[in-house]
Amino acid sequence: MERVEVIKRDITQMKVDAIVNAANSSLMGGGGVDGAIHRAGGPQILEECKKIVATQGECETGEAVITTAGKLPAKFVIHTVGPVWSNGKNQEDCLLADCYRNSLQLAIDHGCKTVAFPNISTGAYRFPKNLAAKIAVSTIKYCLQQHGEFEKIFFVCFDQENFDLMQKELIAASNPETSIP
Ligand code: AR6
Repeated sequence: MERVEVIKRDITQMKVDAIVNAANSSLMGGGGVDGAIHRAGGPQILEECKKIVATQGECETGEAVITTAGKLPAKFVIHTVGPVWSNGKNQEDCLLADCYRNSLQLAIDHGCKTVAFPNISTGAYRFPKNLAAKIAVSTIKYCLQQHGEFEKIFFVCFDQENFDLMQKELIAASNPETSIP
């Protein structure tokens, strides 16, 4: 897990190959990190999202699509749609893991070696932050074991609670004695 880092920052400032956006199925922008990315990146990102929707339809929960990053310092924006938390019995955990997996697959397909993730679904979509942190870290850990090409994966937290939870999970995942297999 030495290729993973948890930081507290605005993800729009990340100079990485790809930042991930916690979008909604319409890909037409919204609040939270989605709003911040479209505001900072300018209209080009929305134009590309519109073209994607016109050709392949809306983005399903757990899926991801990629655009360029407009005025952002990153090269690409990977838009993924996290699950809305209802009661935890609607495959929310699997769908959240799909977001991380499918985003990384798109990153690989586009030659990205550095990727920054926000805490998908933990804002407007109300996914419990501690469970989301466990899923994010375990999914990324598994993906990194499969893919040697990544140089660095950042978890970019906006709030202190997510930052603390992600740090805790990362430390646990890095320690073979406490790590969940
Ligand atoms: N940089 C990094 N993280 C951020 C930023 C930022 N600039 N701004 C917010 N966060 P949310 P969701 C964190 O609500 O729960 C949108 O309207 C935030 O603190 O952005 O997946 C979409 O259009 C939280 O921890 O995404 C969808 O409709 C995390 O990003 C819906 O919200 C995710 O919060 C998606 O909901």
